[in-house]
Amino acid sequence: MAATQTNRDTHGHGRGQRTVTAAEKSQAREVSLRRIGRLFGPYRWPLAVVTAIIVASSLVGLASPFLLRAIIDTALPEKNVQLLAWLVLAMVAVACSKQAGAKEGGAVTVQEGPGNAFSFSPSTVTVTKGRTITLDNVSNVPHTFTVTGQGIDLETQPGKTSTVTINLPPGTYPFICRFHVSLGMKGTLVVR
Ligand SMILES: [Cu+2]
Repeated sequence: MAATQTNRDTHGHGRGQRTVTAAEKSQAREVSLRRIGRLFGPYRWPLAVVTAIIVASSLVGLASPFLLRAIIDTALPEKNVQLLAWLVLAMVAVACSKQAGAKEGGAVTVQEGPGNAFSFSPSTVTVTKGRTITLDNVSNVPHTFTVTGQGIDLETQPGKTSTVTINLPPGTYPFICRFHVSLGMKGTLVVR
């Protein structure tokens, strides 16, 4: 099946009876997508399966393991180099989009008690609404992350990280450590 397809392609190059229109020329310039599409023609079914896998796995955030399995189960036994390359590309794309998503999520980490000082670092924290702050208690004693009157009051333990999701309306809020506010352990939360 694969060999037949290869022969047909080889003969096709020798025919040379196609007239080249301006539209086709411009198409050729666009990385000749149609030719790439034709390459994948015989593999429509596996491609459809892979596409379905990509869509489904994107939804559950497990794209790379699924694609790996697709490579092992489908592409490798058929020695299908094009499909293999396609799958690898898809994995790279998934990895990139995941990274972009993480960046957009704006992972914000606030250290509590660096050098056993009674302070937050940074002391001014800016997040978009709905984002999560990671509190990293790097000191030897418990602290809190408290936005008084806003329902945010989290006790953190030495050497542990805790997370708090900020669902406050946009604005500027003072936050404190309840245990050490008298020692100046406080900061400012900006929600955008
Ligand atoms: Cu404290």
